[in-house]
Amino acid sequence: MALPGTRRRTATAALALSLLVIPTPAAATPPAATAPATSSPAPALSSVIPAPVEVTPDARQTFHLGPLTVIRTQPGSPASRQIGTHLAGELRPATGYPLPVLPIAPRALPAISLLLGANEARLGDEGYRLTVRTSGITIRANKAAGLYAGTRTLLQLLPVEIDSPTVVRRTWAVAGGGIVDFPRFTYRGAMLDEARHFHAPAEIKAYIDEISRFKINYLHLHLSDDQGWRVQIDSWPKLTQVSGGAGTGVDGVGPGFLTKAQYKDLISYAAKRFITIVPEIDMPGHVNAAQVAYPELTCDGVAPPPRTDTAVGYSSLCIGSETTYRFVEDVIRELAALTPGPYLHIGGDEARATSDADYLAFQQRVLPLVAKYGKTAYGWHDIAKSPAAANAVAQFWGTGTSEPFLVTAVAGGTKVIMSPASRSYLDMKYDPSTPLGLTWAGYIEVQTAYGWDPATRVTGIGENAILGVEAPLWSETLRNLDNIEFMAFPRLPAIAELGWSPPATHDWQSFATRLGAYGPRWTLRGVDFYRSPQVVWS
Ligand code: TNX
Repeated sequence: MALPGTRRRTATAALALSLLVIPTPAAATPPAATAPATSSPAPALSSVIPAPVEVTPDARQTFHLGPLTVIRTQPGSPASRQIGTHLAGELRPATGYPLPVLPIAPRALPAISLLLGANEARLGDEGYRLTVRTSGITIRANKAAGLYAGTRTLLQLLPVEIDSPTVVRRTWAVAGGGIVDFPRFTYRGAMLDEARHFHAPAEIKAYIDEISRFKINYLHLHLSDDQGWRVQIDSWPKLTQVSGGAGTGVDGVGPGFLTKAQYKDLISYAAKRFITIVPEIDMPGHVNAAQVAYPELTCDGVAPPPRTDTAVGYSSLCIGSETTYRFVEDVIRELAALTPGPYLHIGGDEARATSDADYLAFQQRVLPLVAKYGKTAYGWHDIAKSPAAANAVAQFWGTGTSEPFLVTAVAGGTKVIMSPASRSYLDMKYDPSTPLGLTWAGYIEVQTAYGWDPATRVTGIGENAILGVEAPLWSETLRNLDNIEFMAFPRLPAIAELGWSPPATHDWQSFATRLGAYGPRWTLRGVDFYRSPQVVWS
């Protein structure tokens, strides 16, 4: 698909950008406002993914987005203005309309209003109330994140051609009625593995754009593993000089790393889409790339050979060495300083080359280091074996439905993010014919990805212990953005719906129908999605 910034700006959109003044009816008619050539019905309010909490259609009302429509933002709110500007940028290419963004709505002009101060407790920080009348559309929220979520819904209420990169002449109807919506869980994540094959900033941004449409609010980046180290650390520069360079990654064809400037730019790009980035440095296992760069991180001081295969569980930091803790603290300190979000992920999975006693000794020292630098420790659920994980977040990645040590940790305060590998792992093949992906956790067709409940998946770990869900995408077999898109879509929206929508809305037939209608949007945006035979695609 097209990467952000590479999309050609149409002449009409350029004209629209130069028209950012209050238009008078005569002056505002842009070239695209000639007679519409098509007019298919507006999508139903109930077609949205993830399914909203309450939907109340009103057949007497229909809004038409037109050449005179303005986007009205909350006076005095830079956040509302930014969301309005973002929305206008998304609506201009297909409509060709100027869509000026203004803190007031000139009387008699139809408006999409983005207003704060909803004063509705149940909407929380991310909820919104969207009302569509013939006279205008209003999205109200308590916080900016809710306004943004409302705009994600609005995009899906416009006809699919709204995702065309060039002007489409048609009417832009939005079905009348109301939506009240807020998330079930506060954490709705996606994970991208930067280590096995590096994915460049433009690809990460393209993925952010797509996941944010489904109200995903965290992006976890797996930044180090046996095959590569992918983020600049000033105090240990060889990590990226040696293990981020040519020949690294699976089959030696996944080189690259994020400079701190690129990483900060990604953080702000994500923040404009209300996504928080969670950095992960995997340890004490999955550290071969670090040890190639710094042999003093092994117990015998001998550098291991670089690895470009996909084996797991063979490397370990030297648990008894003080150099290990100097390294770990430096990395945590530098990453914490870069990170505005609350979480720092310290891996902790598949430490098969670390003895149980060493694993506990390591976590006893490292978990408190994350807190020392002001962050909440987050790790694969193996970390919950440590008593020091009481204030940590554990990411369940098992394939089963029972994990007694995790239940014990939860009783002590540990919170859980659900990523059951046999349901939410986007790198598993859909079926035996899928050209990409792995199979160790089973085949995951769309219905399998959708068909579970985070609060009943693991015995003894219920709704109150769960912060949310995350869909990991490991990249052993994924080299480029098309590969990422093919594995993520349409399963990512399934996980997003499990994280956002109330259990009462959970219904496979409804979800499959909504996905089928969504397909043309991906096609228009150039997203290479998997046309699952379980779905009837429009
Ligand atoms: C297991 S799940 C891993 C990763 C692999 C992945 C491939 C987990 C915490 N670790 O090292 O990339 O399987 O699916």
